[in-house]
Amino acid sequence: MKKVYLFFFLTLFINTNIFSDDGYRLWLKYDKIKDKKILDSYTSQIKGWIVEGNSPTILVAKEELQKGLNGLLGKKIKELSQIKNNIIIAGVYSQSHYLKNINLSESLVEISNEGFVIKSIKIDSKNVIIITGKSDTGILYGIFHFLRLLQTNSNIKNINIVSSPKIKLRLLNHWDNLNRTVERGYAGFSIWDWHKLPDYISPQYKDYARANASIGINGTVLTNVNANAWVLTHQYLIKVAALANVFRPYGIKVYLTARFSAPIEIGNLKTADPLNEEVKQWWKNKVDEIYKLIPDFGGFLVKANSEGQPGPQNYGRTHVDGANMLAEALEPYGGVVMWRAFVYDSNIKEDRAKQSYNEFKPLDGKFRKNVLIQVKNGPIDFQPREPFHPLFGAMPDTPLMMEFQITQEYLGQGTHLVYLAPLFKECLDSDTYSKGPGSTVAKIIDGSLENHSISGIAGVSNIGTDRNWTGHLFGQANWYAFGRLAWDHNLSSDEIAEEWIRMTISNDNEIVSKIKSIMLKSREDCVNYMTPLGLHHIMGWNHHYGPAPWIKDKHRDDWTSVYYHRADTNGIGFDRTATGSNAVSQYFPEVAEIFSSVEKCPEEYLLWFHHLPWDYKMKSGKTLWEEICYHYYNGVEGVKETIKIWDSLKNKIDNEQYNHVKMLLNIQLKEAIWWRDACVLYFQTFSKRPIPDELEKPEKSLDYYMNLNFPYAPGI
Ligand code: GCV
Repeated sequence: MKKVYLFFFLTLFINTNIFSDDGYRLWLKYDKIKDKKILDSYTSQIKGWIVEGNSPTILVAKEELQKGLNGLLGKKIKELSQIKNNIIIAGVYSQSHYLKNINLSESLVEISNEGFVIKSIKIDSKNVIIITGKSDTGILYGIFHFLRLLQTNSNIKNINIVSSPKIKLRLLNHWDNLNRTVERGYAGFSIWDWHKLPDYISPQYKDYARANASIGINGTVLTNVNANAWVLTHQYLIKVAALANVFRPYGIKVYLTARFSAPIEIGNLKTADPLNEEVKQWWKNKVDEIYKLIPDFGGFLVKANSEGQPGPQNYGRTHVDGANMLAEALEPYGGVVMWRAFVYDSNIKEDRAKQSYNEFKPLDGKFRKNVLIQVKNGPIDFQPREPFHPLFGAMPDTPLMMEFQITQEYLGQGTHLVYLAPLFKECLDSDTYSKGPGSTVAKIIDGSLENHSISGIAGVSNIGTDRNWTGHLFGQANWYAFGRLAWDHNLSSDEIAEEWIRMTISNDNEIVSKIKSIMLKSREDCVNYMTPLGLHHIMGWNHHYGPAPWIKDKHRDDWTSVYYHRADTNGIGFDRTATGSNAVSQYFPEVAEIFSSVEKCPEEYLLWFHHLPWDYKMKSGKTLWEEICYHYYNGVEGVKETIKIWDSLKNKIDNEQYNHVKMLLNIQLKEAIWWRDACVLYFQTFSKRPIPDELEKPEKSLDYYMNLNFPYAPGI
């Protein structure tokens, strides 16, 4: 009988993947290295470790190193109390007992307070790898980087790495509400369990902090920019403080969104006028209260006078008045105000793409020193492709922060595999020409172009209560890529993808290159099946799910689709040249000249800037109508190709990861076809031209698509 049981369990063990990966461990899995040669080489170079210091940050760094080494090398790697051959020594240089006679001035001079140095050296004729820097957080970042090298099976012989973050504030923005819904969140509910805080500390908070610290994120805005004043009540601030306590050792500060009308809503004042003395005092008292509870509180993020949010303009005041009032209250504590430039008003009869620039450019240089203006990457709203926002370069006397969206509101939400690093890079690498060639967006936001002492970048989070944090496994890659680019915007999309795949899925070279090929083309596929050639904002009403280029006649023009694509029997596209809205004039002349010329404008932005006839001849020789069709069809073909590549990974990667992505890819394919057919059929009503013969014809009618309804689409 016993033998039968044994046989049964053995068969079960062999045939089922009992170690299936549910995604919770993200890229910090620390599973034993599979390649024997690499494992042996690491084991011979890492025979023990010393981490100097005992601050809370050093303690978590130590814990991470221990966990990482033991897991990756598959055995206990000992903590030592004296130097031996082939060990790791980590510690802050100025406080280190072991490094005091080692001259590192050349490397240390290069790094900032958060930077690190990882170097193979000899101490007392012993080979050691040192991980050092100027602060405890630098050591933590260095340890995470070292573990990343092991996780990606990199060579650590004669290692010499000197690294510092290029941008100072590297933040996630959670659009999380106090009732735990998440605006534009597609991975379940908010991970902040406000009701049980501060007494119940979910272990996930620590894992959240670890994950963020591992990619250098040093701040988190806990609440939605469509803000709720309640988070500023004492009752909630205690909860915020409890989260701050968990995050602090990981170098992460908490920030909150400040609802501009809070003095009225929770302070019983009659006004929130930023020039009113009582209002100013209310904010000062509130800030004092916050810092008593959270001494390292980061500051406020504010969405004001935008999409119905209250702001200084309700009182005839300006963004400067509003931001400076808050900044004055925060200044004694070193806190900052991140004031969003995402403003537009349907009552203003001006191209929405121009409004933010029009409102903010004149305010350049008028903000207090601790104010950053947070600008979305493009002038509309996180579309699959937008040209860079014209404010970049236009406000040299004000630190501008980047706001990217990691959550995929407009790029397939929770079900499409779209790797966003290429989108982020496209914007960061764009040349604004604000100070001549080479004035890239990246140099503006990292503060180097104008020598600003503060700089920042924010990513709207895609994290929720789903077991794998981000709903889609590849959503993790976007969180990861955001952090890595925030640290170093010179990294390539390719390098970042490779790191993530190796840590999350497999170190097998063939598998890595297949998955990388999928990731690197995924954003372009998505642009093709959703909004090719510069089309934008043609998605479903309100929930933004699926295609709906037919949206018109709503209470706000600038929330319809027809406002943006302007298709008619003559042609399609938004004329933003001098004959149209002249949005091109907001760019520096070198850029404006390119965008406004129909010949020079890159085709990927063509219909963003130009209204062109259906028979307009494209570079390919096809007509514009044909080109639109081919782009939509190519997008779908791209997803089919992705599925083929993914299928070839069956039984080569973890089963649960494989199946999870496989099912989602099937949804993506269905939805890509839906986008293609709905858009092509709709635009055909204007072009009145046939879909090219060689392309398969849509199965369903336009009416069918126009009558689809999704009252419970997620993320609203
Ligand atoms: C938080 C878009 C989104 C809104 C979001 C807004 C913003 O309009 O659809 O959900 O609100 O941007 O960034 O403030």
